[in-house]
Amino acid sequence: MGCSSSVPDRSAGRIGGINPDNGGVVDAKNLKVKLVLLGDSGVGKSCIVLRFVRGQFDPTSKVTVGASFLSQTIALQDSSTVKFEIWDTAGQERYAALAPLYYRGAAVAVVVYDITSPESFSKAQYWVKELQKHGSPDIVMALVGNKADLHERREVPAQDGIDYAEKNGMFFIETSAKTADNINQLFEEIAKRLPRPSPS
Ligand SMILES: Nc1nc2c(ncn2[C@@H]2O[C@H](COP(=O)(O)OP(=O)(O)OP(=O)(O)O)[C@@H](O)[C@H]2O)c(=O)[nH]1
Ligand SMILES: [Mg+2]
Repeated sequence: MGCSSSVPDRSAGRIGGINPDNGGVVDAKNLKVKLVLLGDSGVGKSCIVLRFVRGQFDPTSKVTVGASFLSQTIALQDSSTVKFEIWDTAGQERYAALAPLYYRGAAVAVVVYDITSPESFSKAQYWVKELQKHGSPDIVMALVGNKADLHERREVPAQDGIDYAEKNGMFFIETSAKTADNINQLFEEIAKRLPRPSPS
């Protein structure tokens, strides 16, 4: 299981060499932002990143160990660009203590659950509370119900995600890394919600 370990990418790597505290503004039209993905193991965080960055889905690779890093730049309709520097964290419990390393200073947090797993929805709520306590005060947060293709096995109603996101000032979307449904939209919506520097 997992999607990150099979990515042969120049910009991919593990901790070391890349500073998880970096990120910020390049200029008024071109933003560089640090984005962290959090959520239970197996919800599809690495697959979402792989789909967004490489347009691929790999059902056979391994769980994330520690964290992995990838980057991707998107162009918006007004010709501005956003470079996402993406920290894909490991959801296994043994790595939970590392998470602050990655969400500290992040401009964006994407909290993922699996629509077939109520446990993963509870875990997502744990991460939202953690970010509210210890994340940047102006962090943009997205709540993502992944594996939307498995609608016959759905156990978390979309309305629960919508309600929770609304109460917590988050953007909500359901995605499928497998079919690519709503993956680009997720990142485009985040880009639109980023605070823009005023032109000097
Ligand atoms: N059906 C379906 N399966 C998915 C989807 N996204 C991921 N998966 C599968 O779910 C499993 C876990 O995916 P990962 O991306 O490794 O999960 P993760 O959240 O990165 O897990 P950790 O690295 O342990 O935190 C893999 O077998 C994927 O193939 C999806 O949208 N639909
Ligand atoms: Mg992973």
